[in-house]
Amino acid sequence: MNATIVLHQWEISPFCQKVARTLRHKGLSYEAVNYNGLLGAKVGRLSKAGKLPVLDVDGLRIQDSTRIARYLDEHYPQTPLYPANPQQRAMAEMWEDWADELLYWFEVYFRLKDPEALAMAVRSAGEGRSTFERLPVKLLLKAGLGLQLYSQGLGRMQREDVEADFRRHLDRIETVLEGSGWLVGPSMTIADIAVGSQLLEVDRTSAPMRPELLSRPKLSAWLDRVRAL
Ligand SMILES: N[C@@H](CCC(=O)N[C@@H](CS)C(=O)NCC(=O)O)C(=O)O
Repeated sequence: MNATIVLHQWEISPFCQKVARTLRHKGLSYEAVNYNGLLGAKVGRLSKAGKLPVLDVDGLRIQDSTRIARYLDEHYPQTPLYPANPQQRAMAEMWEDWADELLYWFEVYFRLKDPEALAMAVRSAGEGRSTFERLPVKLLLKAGLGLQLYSQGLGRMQREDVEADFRRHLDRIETVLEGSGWLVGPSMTIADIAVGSQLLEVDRTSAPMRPELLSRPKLSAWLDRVRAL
């Protein structure tokens, strides 16, 4: 019998998209529950961390996209996302952590500092909810993410320096993709899904940074393949 899988998510969260892509890559059907608008207040009841994604698999609750992806790969080994080769696996896991722990902050920076990107995030995070909830959502997003970004450090950097660092990261990705067209080994791994999910959110919401992604041919073609998932 198929497992009952529920993904607790925000659609604009690159971590939730990482999990959704992992599920789709494995051909697993799932129900998505959104925490838009003031429903966000309920996220704290799902796990101690108070973050999304959270995945329920037949009543087992797992928090954190990396733990979820590993669990899914172990229990649903079809179309594996963590390579069997130990060196490749180590590389894929390093890319995954790099995307989650570093690249994410660039995505947050561009979302928060571009008024249009912020407006889009507020609209998306309030979808399906009353328009009265937009203002508190906007304030929460601005204050919550702003504080996190400031504490992380990127929030205190000049825009031109952040953009230059971002371009350097993209150049490195472009160079790696000149190999097989994937970040690690000959096919899609968790590295592509984790890094791609962060960059696809930048592409979707941050108009000023989109040309940077499109102008790198390998990266742009690879992003299309991750997007198709
Ligand atoms: N390491 C976590 C990060 C998840 C995360 O930071 N999610 C954000 C949404 S993009 C969140 O829930 N933020 C709410 C908060 O930090 O209070 C993962 O990989 O799942």
